[in-house]
Amino acid sequence: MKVLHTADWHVGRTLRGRSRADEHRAALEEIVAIAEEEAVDLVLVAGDQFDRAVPSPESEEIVYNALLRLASTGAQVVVIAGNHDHPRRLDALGPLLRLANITTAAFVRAPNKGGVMRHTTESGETACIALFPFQSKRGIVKAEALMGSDPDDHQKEYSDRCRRIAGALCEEFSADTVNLAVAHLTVVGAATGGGERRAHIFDYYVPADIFPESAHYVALGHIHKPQRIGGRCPIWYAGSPFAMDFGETHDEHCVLIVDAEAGTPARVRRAPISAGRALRTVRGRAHEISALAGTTGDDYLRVIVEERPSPGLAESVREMFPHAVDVIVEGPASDDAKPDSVDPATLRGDPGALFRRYLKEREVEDDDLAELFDELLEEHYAPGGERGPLHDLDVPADERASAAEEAHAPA
Ligand SMILES: [Mn+2]
Repeated sequence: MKVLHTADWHVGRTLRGRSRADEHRAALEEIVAIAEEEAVDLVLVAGDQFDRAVPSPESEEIVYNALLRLASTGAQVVVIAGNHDHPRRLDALGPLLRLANITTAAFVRAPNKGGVMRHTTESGETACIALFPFQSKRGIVKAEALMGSDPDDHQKEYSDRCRRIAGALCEEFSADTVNLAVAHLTVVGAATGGGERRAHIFDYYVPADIFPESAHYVALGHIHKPQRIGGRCPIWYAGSPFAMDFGETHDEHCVLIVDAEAGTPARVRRAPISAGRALRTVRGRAHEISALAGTTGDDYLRVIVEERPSPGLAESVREMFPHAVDVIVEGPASDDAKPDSVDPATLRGDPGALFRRYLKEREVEDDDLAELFDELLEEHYAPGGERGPLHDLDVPADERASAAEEAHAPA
């Protein structure tokens, strides 16, 4: 039996407001082509199809079209909910999707209530598939327990409970079936590649040995870097189809093609995905960066400029690199001398003069910048402006400090 494993599509994900819908369409089309070419019997989609719980109609069109196209290759499609998907929404669509040979699992359920599915291929092989959609810690550890005890205990309770769930589901595995599990969670030992928010990486995890030796293959979602996890059976993350954010340092994106048969661990190979734009970080002095102009194709860039800030610097970088998503002016790499911390007692007098002193300390010579500061200050603090008259600032710093203390003193 041949299985295609994919995960973490995150359709609807944007990059600083830029739509990635076309990249998603292209990447998912590539996955459909791989499914077709490999003539897979089964497609496992291991969660986070959507980037958000309330997807846009465009995102829904992309995801459901991809699922239907995958099913139209003749494969049975299996989809579980990830932490980004709305489980009740997926559950509601379950009966409709089932009409198109797409099985959904939105909630962890008992083996005989939808927690385990069986699928028999044309050649007569039967897969037994344990379905383990995302379980939040909140769904497992009771609220009152969270209020009281030690976070380590919660982690243990989470992982113990996941072990019992995996155990109960995998109990259904038998000697003559191809035994598969699909899960959306963090397994200890996975290299994150920066894909998911840290809280989820470090707060919720299970040891790899919750999956028994009787499993021929475990298809995971949640971590965006494709990788095998050491365990009692082949356990893999498929990773995301293309880079979702700059935190993801790996540049390999793929789906996994799994050859599985009853009684033996599956063989796994990667089928690369080329669609989707790369996310690259470019760093250097202004002249080094400008030398790269025109060489970065359509990669999305994070440009870190190692120069002292000056007006128009970021804008000129953006002009040079139309695909620059972030421009960060960081100061010269050698400039590690930090200005001395300011003594609050000296913070009095004209803010314009203080700002000029600050510029001088930072060795920024720019009269336009100082004038811009004056204008903004005037706008902000003018009588009738947001903050009221400027003379409020003329109170000496020590008096202001004691006034603030009084204001915070207990009544
Ligand atoms: Mn996830």
